Amino acid sequence: MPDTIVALATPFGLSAIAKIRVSGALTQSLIRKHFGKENLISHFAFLAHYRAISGEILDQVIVLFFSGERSHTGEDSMEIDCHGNPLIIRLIIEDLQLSGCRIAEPGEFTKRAYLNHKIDLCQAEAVLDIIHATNESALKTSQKQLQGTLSGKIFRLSDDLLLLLVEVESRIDFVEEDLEFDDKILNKLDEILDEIEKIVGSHKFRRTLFHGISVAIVGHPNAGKSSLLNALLNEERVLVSDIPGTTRDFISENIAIDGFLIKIIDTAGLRETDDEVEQLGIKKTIENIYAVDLCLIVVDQNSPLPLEKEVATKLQEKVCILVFNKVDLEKNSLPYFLEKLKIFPQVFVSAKYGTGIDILKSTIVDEIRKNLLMPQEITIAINERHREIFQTVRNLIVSAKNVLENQQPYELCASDLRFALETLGYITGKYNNEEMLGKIFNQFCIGK
Ligand SMILES: Nc1nc2c(ncn2[C@@H]2O[C@H](COP(=O)(O)OP(=O)(O)OP(=O)(O)O)[C@@H](O)[C@H]2O)c(=O)[nH]1
Ligand SMILES: [Mg+2]
Repeated sequence: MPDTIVALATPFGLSAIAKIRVSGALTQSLIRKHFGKENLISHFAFLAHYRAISGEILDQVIVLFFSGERSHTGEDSMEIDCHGNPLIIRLIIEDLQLSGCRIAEPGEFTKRAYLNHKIDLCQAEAVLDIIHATNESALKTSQKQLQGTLSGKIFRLSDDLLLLLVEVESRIDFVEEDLEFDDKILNKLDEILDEIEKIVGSHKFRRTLFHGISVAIVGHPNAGKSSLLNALLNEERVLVSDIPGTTRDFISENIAIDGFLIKIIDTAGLRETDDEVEQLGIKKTIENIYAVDLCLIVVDQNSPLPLEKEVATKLQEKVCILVFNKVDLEKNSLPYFLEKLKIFPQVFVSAKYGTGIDILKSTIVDEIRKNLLMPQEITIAINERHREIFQTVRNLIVSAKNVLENQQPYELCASDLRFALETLGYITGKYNNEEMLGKIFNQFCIGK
């Protein structure tokens, strides 16, 4: 029997009420000992005095008891609502420790719910997402995951894989090839691969869903990137000068455009330079290009310069808007590498005089709606752990297909399918290992 754990479930500090959670085998005896209460009914609250081991009354509290069969953790547990005074909280928790409880580790209540089969692992992760969701869409998606949307998909995929495995295994002892049979299996494997692609594709929406949208302003020194940030913010937030290489460290600010909270990052201008500090800034700029959701590529249309090939190629893979700045000045022709970026929407502005900024804002919103928002029909947004596991499963299925296509022994195909099935089980936590559980539950707070 695991030991009985205790933790404060509400933030520590002055508050109207604080909730202390207890879970484990000692729960009922603790209730008898500290509240003098017998005949407990699950899910019913009672008013009581907390009597410490010393006999002293520490507080008047409300106690809610949950019996193991119907509790969140799958063990007898209780919640003690005391007055929200840190001193009272500390005295009660210390007293419960003297009575045999141990302070819970982060996420230990949820971990016990998982270990006692009350929820699976992706539902436990959904609990974490619910706590961290900062917008309604993120909250809804996490709630659906807690209700089992992702688990359901995995159960269906596992069932399909198991059926295929049984069929393939039944062919192992046949000496002759059966091409019709192979085709049937290959078709089903393709269907499974399609479904996995769809699920893996949902990962790209996760970042914007949970962390909001980030936009980097990139381009050559003096193109007017900092001026553009100021124009978007409508304030003189960053230094602007005609000396190339003015911005060295990246500067970020949040702005709301059309209800979207967007983090805008001004970066150091991209060019060859011997200046070490500027080089560091440029390295950061390139990292930012990788990390953000959308790039505004600023080009001084009066003196357009080519971007380095590597950067231009990287940008071509992203969602970008080409911003031609300094429309108040004369226009000159674009160098070759910038021509290639003309696949992106183009906006003409004068950052200095504020011309075209509204059009730029609406283009930003259009691109967000088109490329970055989760479509309605997608109801999941898998996390990095799920994505890695799905990718392994996908590789195993591709390998199983290759075996059939090259008419290699059915044993090899069966072995890939068996491994794929087992690997899927790591998502729901049918299979687990301590390292994986540690990584997941350590992200929780104590008391959850
Ligand atoms: N005429 C004109 N000048 C502009 C415009 N936008 C920026 N400038 C000028 O261009 C120069 C460079 O502007 P910055 O905003 O500092 O350029 P930057 O891209 O941030 O430059 P670095 O930080 O050095 O990479 C300044 O002298 C600005 O006043 C514009 O729309 N029209
Ligand atoms: Mg600048």
